[in-house]
This record gives sequence, C-alpha cells and structure tokens, in this order.
Amino acid sequence: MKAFKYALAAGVAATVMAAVPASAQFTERNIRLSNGVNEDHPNGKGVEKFRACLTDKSGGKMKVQGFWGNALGGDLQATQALRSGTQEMVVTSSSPLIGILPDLGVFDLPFLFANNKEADSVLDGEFGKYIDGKLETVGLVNLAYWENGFRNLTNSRRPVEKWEDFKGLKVRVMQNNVFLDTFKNMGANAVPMAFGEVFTALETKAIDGQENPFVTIDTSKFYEVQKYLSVTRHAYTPFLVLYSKKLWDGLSKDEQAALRECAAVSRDEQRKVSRELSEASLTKIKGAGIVVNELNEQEANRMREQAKPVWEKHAATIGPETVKMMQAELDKVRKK
Ligand code: TK8
Repeated sequence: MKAFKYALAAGVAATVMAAVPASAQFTERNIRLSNGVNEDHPNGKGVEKFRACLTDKSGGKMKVQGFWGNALGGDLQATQALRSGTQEMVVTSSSPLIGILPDLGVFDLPFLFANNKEADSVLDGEFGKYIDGKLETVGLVNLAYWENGFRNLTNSRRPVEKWEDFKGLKVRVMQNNVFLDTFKNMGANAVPMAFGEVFTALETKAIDGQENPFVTIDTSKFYEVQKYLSVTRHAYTPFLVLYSKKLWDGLSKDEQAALRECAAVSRDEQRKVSRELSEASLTKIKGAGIVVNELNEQEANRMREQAKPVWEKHAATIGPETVKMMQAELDKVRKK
C-alpha cells in the first residue's frame, strides 16, 4: 500500500513537471502574501487561484503562503516591508499608500467611477499601466488591480439619506486626505484609522461609523456592531497586488512571467467572486437586522455636488497630469 502511494505521488509529480518546459528557470520559493481582510473575503478565492496557477506554471516550485486579517501588519506596514525587501507580496487598498505615491490619490476622488465597467476599463487599460510605472519608481511592482468595490457608509446612530445626515457622525476613514476631506465636507467628524482597528473602535463606540464595500462589511463582521447602512457608492478604491521590487529583481524571467500571468488570471476570478458575493453579502447584512437605505436620485446628485470641491482641492497634490489623464480615459470609456 505504501509503495503504491509513493508510486502514485511520483506519478502526479511527473505529470505536473511535464507541463513545465525543461529550459524554464524556477527556484524553490516561499512567497508571503498578506491581506488586511479575512480569508472568506473574495481575496481568499483570488489567492487560491493565484496559488494554483503558480504551482502549475512552476512545477510546484513557487509556493504562496497567505496571511489574513492583518496578521503581518496593516496595509501600510506590509507595503513598507515590501519596499525594504523583507516581504514578497501584499494585496492592499491603494488609499493608505498616497504618502508613498501621491498619484494614487486619483482613485480616492469621490464618485470617480460610476460602475464596474468604467473601473475595469480604466484599471486594466493605459491608465492602470501608467500608475504601475510610477509604482515601480517607489519600489513596488503592481501585478494586477483586484476589486475592493464600491464603498458604502454604515453607522450606529441613524439612517443617512442626505448629506446633512452626516453632520456630527464620527466616521472612520482610511489614512488618506482625500477621504478625510470628503467626509469633513459632508459635515462628518472624520477619523483616520488603520483597518485593523476599526472593528473594536465600532464595538466600543469610539466611532459611530465606517465605510467599505458590502463584502467587507460582511466578512469583517462590521454588521455585528453597526445598525444602519446607506448605499452611498461614494468611491471605488482598487486593491493593488504588489510584489517587492527589490525581490522581484532577483527573480528569473520565467518566474516574473508566471507571476504576471497568474495575477491576471486570479484577477478575473477575484472580481467575479467579488461581484457575486456582493449581493449575497447585502442579503446577509439585511438578515442580520441592519437597516439599509438607498439614496434617491436627487440626494445622490446633491452629495456629488457637495463632493466637488474635494476634486479641486486635491488635484494639485495628486498631480494635475494624472488627474487630467484619468479624466481623458473616463471620457473615452463613457463614449464607447
Ligand atoms: C484591507 C483594507 C480595507 C480597506 C479599508 O486591508 O481600509 O477600509 O477598504 O479593506 O485595504
């Protein structure tokens, strides 16, 4: 029986190896990939696909070790570890990284994308590549844009149906000035905070609310400590799938190609799961007793108007050229 098992294992190994060309250069590697979200978030499925794809392409040499729920530190801390070459990968929101690359602030501009199609076209097209180029200059190789999703407001005080309802609400925002000003502009008391601290801050009522996509409100269990959800869709901030440039430069061409291909394959999977789970998450949140309200057309427009000065104020810091380019890309997508 034992011999049979060995023979079987060897057979499987031989099949896997056969798919990899003999000339290909792969070294045994352990790739540590960290996430702020939990494993049942769509990123879990994305990482699973990424891992399977890399196993296949490298004949099992490149291994991916996933870390969840900020186990290797928050978004910013993990990204700095990549820059210094002590960690391979992180899936992080772009928003907390504007201190490293101000241009990323373009994704934080309120009401930038209207729907998934606009986001996908801009991120997977020329504009996404332009940002990738800038990320390389600060020590980060972006392999793909995954979906975080359209962000919505939750709080424990009252339904938010118009921008005036924000008044006095203590809302956690990401560590990002565009978000800080967007929420201040609505009249909220905006508190910048790392993601890992949000649940406890909500639970202890140190803050009243926070804003994130449905899938995060679900998988990070914010619905347990919140009462109201307003479908504001005020921002779509992407996830960056980053590799340490320092470590990247030590990889073979084959390894680099495998990483890029697998990041693209898993991006499609991650987005698909994200969009499917989004609906399921909303149903679950409602079922847990959260009061959900949509914004009517008129109030949504008023909120958009209210957010406009934030664009004007931040264009200079983000970089006028970057903002202009984004607008041109969006015009192209909208004409299609
Ligand atoms: C996870 C974060 C998070 C983000 C936030 O690491 O901080 O609110 O949306 O999901 O990147």
